[in-house]
Amino acid sequence: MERLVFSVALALTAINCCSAAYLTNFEDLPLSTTPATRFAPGSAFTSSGIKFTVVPYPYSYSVSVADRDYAKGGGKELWMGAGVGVSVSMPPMASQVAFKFAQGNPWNGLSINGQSTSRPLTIKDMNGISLGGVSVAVVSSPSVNYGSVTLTGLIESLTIGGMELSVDDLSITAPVTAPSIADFNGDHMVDGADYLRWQRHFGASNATHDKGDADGDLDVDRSDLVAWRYHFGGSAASVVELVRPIPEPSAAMLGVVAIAALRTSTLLRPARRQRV
Ligand SMILES: [Ca+2]
Ligand SMILES: [Ca+2]
Ligand SMILES: [Ca+2]
Ligand SMILES: [Ca+2]
Repeated sequence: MERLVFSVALALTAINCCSAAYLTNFEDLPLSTTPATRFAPGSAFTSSGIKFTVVPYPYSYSVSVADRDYAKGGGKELWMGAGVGVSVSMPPMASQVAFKFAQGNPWNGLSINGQSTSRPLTIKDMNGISLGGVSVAVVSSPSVNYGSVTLTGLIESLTIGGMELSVDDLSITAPVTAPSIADFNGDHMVDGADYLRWQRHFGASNATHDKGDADGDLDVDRSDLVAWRYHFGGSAASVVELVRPIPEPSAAMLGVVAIAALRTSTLLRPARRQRV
């Protein structure tokens, strides 16, 4: 019992401690000077602690790091030239995402929490819409195609896709959380056993941390799974998560977890993400 109380207290302390902005200006990435130095579809890369995975939008071209400054963030920026997207691995309980953009083509889209824009749009046309329960605000010049996007709400998954689309200065506002929020059985590891606890109690109300309530809101739902994923494997499942709604518990997922748990060192990892 003492261990349980300690575990819950640790989780709540981690959640309430402080919030932070995860920020990247992409200056830490190498310039894509040749086709081989672009990020190929399906590959992942990390910039200032934020992980991106290249996904089709709708085509499977590569993502480049360009030094054009179209988005006016300064220096390097991401360049999605010919119809491609990036999914952004979200930390738990993220409440806001902002980024600068420039667009040379009206073929852009967002997917938030599994809901996508219904057709390709200009970024400016997304101003005022709601996607996946998240509001989209766009500030841009009426005469030029660049500006900034702010997404406000609980953001559990995000894909940004486009054609001739530049992105720079991407920030995520989220509380600092310790891996312990996803250690539901209190054994100081975040692994498949914790996933099983979440699965067993999925849908529960009046739930405690040991039942799978990572975020302390007394239920066991998809938000708690986001926390487990983030602390389990550096959001390794982000591609699936961001192009489709977060899957319900399933035998297939269980198999993935079991295999990953066997192959992966599951010691608690300290957060390595840059905070400003
Ligand atoms: Ca930059
Ligand atoms: Ca555990
Ligand atoms: Ca919860
Ligand atoms: Ca909840």
